[in-house]
Order: sequence, then structure tokens, then C-alpha cells
Amino acid sequence: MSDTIFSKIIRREIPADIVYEDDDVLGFRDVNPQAPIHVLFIPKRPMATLNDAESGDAALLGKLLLACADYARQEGVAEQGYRTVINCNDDGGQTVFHLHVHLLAGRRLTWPPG
Ligand code: IU
Repeated sequence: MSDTIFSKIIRREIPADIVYEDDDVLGFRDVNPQAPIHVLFIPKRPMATLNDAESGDAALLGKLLLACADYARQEGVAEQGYRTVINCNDDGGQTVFHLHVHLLAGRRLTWPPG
């Protein structure tokens, strides 16, 4: 896949407000937050969309979700609630083609999404 701005964030070529990091996953605050807490969790090994994930990526996908839940607990919003979102391709509203999980919390979120 081609390089995206998220690869530049991983390589520290552009700044980001990084809130979580381990060997496989990076978490940073969304520059255009849609909730008081809006963090993006991305795999350091890039894949463009969820469609590119294979069975061998199951642990990595699990790590992304566990990172969301850990961060929500750390921020004290786990019990109140939060939302995780993966947008995929055009109809899903994906704009950055490096797989990412949105963690949204800190306000009551509506359903269905727009
Ligand atoms: P989407 O699921 O691909 O639509 O989400 C991309 C998100 O990346 C979106 O919420 C942007 O605000 C966010 N973002 C960012 O945090 N930093 C950037 O430099 C760019 C986009 I470009």
C-alpha cells in the first residue's frame, strides 16, 4: 500500500498527540475530534482497509480492540461507555487508507450513525 499520513506519524515525521504505544499498535488523538475523547488506534504494520486483513492478522486486530478497551478504562470512561468504529472504503466513510479504529467517548453517542 502507498504511504499515508499515519505512516509518517508512526515514523515521527509529523507530530501527533500519541497516547498509547506498544510493539504493534500506536494510539493518537484525532486532529478533528468528534467527542471529548477521540483516539485512533492503528497497526504499525500498515494495511489499507479491514478488507486487507487476513487470518494471520487476527491477533493484531484483537490487540487494536484491547488497546481501545484499556485506554477507555485508563480514561475512566469504560463503565459509562464508548464506541469503537472502523470505517471501510467509500461507503464506510474511510478517508485515510491505513486501517484505524476510532475510539469515541465522553458524550452520549447517537445511533444510527449518519
Ligand atoms: P476515517 O475513518 O478514515 O474517516 O478517519 C480518518 C480520521 O483521521 C479522521 O477522523 C481525521 O480527523 C483523522 N486524521 C487525523 O487525526 N490526523 C490527520 O493528519 C488526518 C486525519 I489527514
